[in-house]
Amino acid sequence: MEILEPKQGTYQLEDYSRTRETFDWEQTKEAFSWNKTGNVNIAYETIDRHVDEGRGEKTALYYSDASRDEAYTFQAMKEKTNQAAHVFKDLGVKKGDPVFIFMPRSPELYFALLGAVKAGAVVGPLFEAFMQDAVRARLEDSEAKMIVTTPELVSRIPHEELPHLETILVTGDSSKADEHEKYVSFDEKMKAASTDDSAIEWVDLEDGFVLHYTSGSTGKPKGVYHVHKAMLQQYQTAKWVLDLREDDIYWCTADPGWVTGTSYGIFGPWLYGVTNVVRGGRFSPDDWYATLQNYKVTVWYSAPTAFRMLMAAPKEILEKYDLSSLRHILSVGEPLNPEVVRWGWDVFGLRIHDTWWMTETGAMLICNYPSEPIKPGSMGKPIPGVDASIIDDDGNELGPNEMGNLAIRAGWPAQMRKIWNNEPKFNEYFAIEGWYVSGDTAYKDEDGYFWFQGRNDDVIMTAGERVGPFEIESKLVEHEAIAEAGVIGKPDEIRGHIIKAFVALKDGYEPSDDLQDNIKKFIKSELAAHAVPREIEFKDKLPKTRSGKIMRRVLKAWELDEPTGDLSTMDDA
Ligand code: 6R9
Repeated sequence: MEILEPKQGTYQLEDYSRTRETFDWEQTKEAFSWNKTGNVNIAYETIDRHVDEGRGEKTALYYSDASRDEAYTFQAMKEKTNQAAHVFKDLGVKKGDPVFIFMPRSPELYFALLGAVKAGAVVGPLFEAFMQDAVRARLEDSEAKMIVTTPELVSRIPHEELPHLETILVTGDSSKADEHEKYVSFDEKMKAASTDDSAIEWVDLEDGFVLHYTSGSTGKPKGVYHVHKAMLQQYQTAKWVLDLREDDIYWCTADPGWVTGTSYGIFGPWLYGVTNVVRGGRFSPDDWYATLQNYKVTVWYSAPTAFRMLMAAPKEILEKYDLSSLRHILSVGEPLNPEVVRWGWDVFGLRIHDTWWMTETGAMLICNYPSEPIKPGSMGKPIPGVDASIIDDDGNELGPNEMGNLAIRAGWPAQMRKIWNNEPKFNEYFAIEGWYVSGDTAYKDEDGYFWFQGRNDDVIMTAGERVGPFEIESKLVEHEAIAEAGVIGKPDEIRGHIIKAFVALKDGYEPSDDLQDNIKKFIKSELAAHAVPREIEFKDKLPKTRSGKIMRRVLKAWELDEPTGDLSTMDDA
């Protein structure tokens, strides 16, 4: 299976090559009401515009989990998000203020998130799995004044240590709200709020709407800031790459704590006006297949880890379900193994379309399209309106099949506009004149297809999540028994990578299985479940540079039984 040819059919992007030649982002503006009215707000375009254009009674959201099963029309979403916008404004939110959303998926998450954007806030969505330290780091860095959360999660917000944090909106009944003066009942406020649209803040295309914290290889998590103008690219890729049509039932499996869960779990599909499925609760093959079947999902956007877990499940599970509604499948987050593409072809009779992009890029950049041949293992080709290339460290463009830095010509619509409070970090990405350098290594073949080779920093992609080793190491060394810690990603069939920690113990402590379990529990309760090292190896000493940096590449080489390379900077080599 070298090339999978497109199926016969009509597609939203009919002629990739011609569109690349003729397309201009100006053309996309026509999709939006601000093009006529001058009033800009991405949340308005996402929800209200569809009501204005006569689609108010169409289902916008199907939400379900183990205990809820609900549907909301665009009209209902408009009212709920207007109410939420009033709640934020009444509590003093001003244009540009960061407002955090820290809750599991639920309809209220979507009301709050879009309501905050309507009110002009810059929304910082947080994974529900975050524990106190992870929450603290993000609230501290952003100096956020407000956060919305649930009664279950509120205790993980150390508000005594966060002087900027003034208001904590808690969902559910008002009992929690009585516990502290900073606590306010979100539900009570919502009930009392008007559904009129007077709380919508009109903004500039260059004003911020979302702040996604993401991990780097060193230092603390960084706040990637995106502006309302990103809607151009979110809309256009929802059309070209998700290939959405008016009657589609679309399911993006990502949580809004990850950029995929906002750009393509909220904005892309709703800017396009399709029906969006959100399924709460935990992953299981039965649950996911049932979701596809019961909602008659037509377009499905997920990640290699999930596909690999479905692939590993017994065949009998799949055979119980009728998945004939599916028309189009896409993947993001990690390399999509050809083996998974083959599996998709066998069991769904469909090609899985890989897409490449990053938190920093705001929207898809390199993709496979329904009307184009797919080379399994390749991320595809740049979207029309965007130029991608492979460059060396001096900015010279490399030829076909030469490996180098995957770089994008700077200036695409959804590009991040800053790293919150960290201009030097932001500038690092653009250090080579005219280019955004992604941190990924890749090559481009003679047909213009891009092939991912790896990350050139130590960031770990595990089960589709991007984890910074530094954050975990920092937490590990807070454990009473641990002197030093180094964390790497170890290749894993299902998860892409698993987190492996090497630790050196303090005097008086001995390696044991109990201690391993204890360390895992410590990380789980202090940082996040997805940050727990699946493997922990005890070492007498860790390899370090003379300046004291743990040499993760040496740990990696040990783990993979590969040459350690240049050890000249290693202490005690
Ligand atoms: C959207 C998202 C970005 C990093 C990126 C790269 C990896 C994403 C990929 C892929 C191979 C793909 N990545 N898509 N690697 N093939 N199709 O994932 O954002 O969480 O910021 O991660 O993910 O290494 O640099 P984010």
